[in-house]
Amino acid sequence: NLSVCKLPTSTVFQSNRFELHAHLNGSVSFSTIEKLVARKPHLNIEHGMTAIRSGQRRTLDECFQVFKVIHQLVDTEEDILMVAKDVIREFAADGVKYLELRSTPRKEKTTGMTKRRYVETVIEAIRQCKNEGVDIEVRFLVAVDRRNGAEVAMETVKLAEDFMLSTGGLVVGLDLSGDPTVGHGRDFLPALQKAKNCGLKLSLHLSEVPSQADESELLLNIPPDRIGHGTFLHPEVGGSQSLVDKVRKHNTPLELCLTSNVKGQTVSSYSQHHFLYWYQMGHPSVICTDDKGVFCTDLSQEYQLAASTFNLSQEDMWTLSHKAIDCTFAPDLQQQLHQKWLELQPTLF
Ligand code: 6MZ
Repeated sequence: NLSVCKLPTSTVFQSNRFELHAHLNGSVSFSTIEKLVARKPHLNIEHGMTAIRSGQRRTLDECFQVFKVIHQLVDTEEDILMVAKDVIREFAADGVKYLELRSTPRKEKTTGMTKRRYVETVIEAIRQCKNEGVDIEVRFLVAVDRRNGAEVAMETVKLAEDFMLSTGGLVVGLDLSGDPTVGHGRDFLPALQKAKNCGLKLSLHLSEVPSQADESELLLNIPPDRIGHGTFLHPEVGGSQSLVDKVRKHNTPLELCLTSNVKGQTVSSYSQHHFLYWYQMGHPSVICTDDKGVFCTDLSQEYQLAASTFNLSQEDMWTLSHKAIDCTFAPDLQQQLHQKWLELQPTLF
């Protein structure tokens, strides 16, 4: 029963070509959840526990409980392979030509899955999709979950570095994510600095909740290569001009996820979304899904929402998606992506 999720009905805004902020286990679709549930009936998990439907809201804390449920369902190499391949195919079916997936390597004692095998399996999924001719380029960011502390963060950076060197550039960066109310960014500075020094690109979740101004001041000094959310950076929502100035100084792109922020209640309504603040300033801002499975969305829908909420024309949408290319972490692909964008762009304007 697909009606539990609002799926896109329009193909008007097919400018959705580049997805830069997608957490693997948050992107698991309803049909994949059904396959996982069939593999593990003893867990008694229903779809209502793994997704936030249209019109529903949750606190951010409740969203993090949802990820825990999904993690119970995805705990073997076989699961990871299926989930990653399904997610890649679904983004491709939505018209996405370049996808940066991110995921937190997990060790599962009960199934024998190791963090190294976890990453290898995601890489295997990317390679299999490529060999099967799925029309999408995929790159991977290894994620640090802030809940796991500084030591694990440092181990994760080492793992990411190994894979960056051994996969011929499929692993391109490091993400800092997880419950923003847990821990402090200062604890992760050494790991993030090490990642940057070894050539990994950094995408950091910053100011996702209001209390993070101090942390953002600190982490923006690194500086990161992209910012996830940045919901409370600007002065109108309790951030500060100094934070905005830092972001502007380095021209650091923002990854903006409208449905995620509204359903997770960090933004009160679509029209209040900080997209407008940064967009009006001409600052690089990329529309992304965050967790398309959990928030029941996809990239077309996110572009469509931005267009209808902020009164953007089709041409504005294409320009917005075009600018995303320069924000990707795969400079080797940028020329090819520009070419693809030119071929796909309608000649309506
Ligand atoms: C912060 C988030 C997130 O890594 O198991 N994650 N972190 N803010 C968000 N906004 C809603 N959405 C997802 O995917 C799930 C993990 O991604 C992070 C959390 O650490 C979550 O456990 P993976 O593939």
